[in-house]
Amino acid sequence: MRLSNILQRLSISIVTLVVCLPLMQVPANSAEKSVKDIEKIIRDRFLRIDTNGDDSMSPKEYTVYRIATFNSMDLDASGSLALKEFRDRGKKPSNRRAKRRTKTFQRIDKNKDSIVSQDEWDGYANRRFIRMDTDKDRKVSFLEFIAYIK
Ligand SMILES: [Ca+2]
Ligand SMILES: [Ca+2]
Ligand SMILES: [Ca+2]
Repeated sequence: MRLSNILQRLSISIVTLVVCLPLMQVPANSAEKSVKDIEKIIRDRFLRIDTNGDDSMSPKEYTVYRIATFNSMDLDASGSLALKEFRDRGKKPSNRRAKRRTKTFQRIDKNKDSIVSQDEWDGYANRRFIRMDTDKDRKVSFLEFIAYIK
């Protein structure tokens, strides 16, 4: 193809782009918007774990997150979590969320002493990591994360 042809084609696609851009900026309808919002929330959650931003959670990044999450819930720094600490996370949750968290707490509390120990928490978090890593490459990609959450 001659250079002039390429340039011509290029300018056509630029014109197309310029014409179409304002159309693309039309606000999405509310359903589309909420999907985008949800995706952003999931992306933000992912990026809190994927601290080097390489689009993948390494076991090391996940361990840092696992420990930080535990410590942020352990308000009295006792080294274990009471139901109230796990359920409320410093502020009163909605009834639905409180119920869900109570169920999760009971699932994590393997020995049923109404306390989530560091070991129980680590076991739960590590099982989650393994379940999220569907292609078993010992990393959790954003797609694996989104598929797990949805
Ligand atoms: Ca990473
Ligand atoms: Ca326990
Ligand atoms: Ca993976």
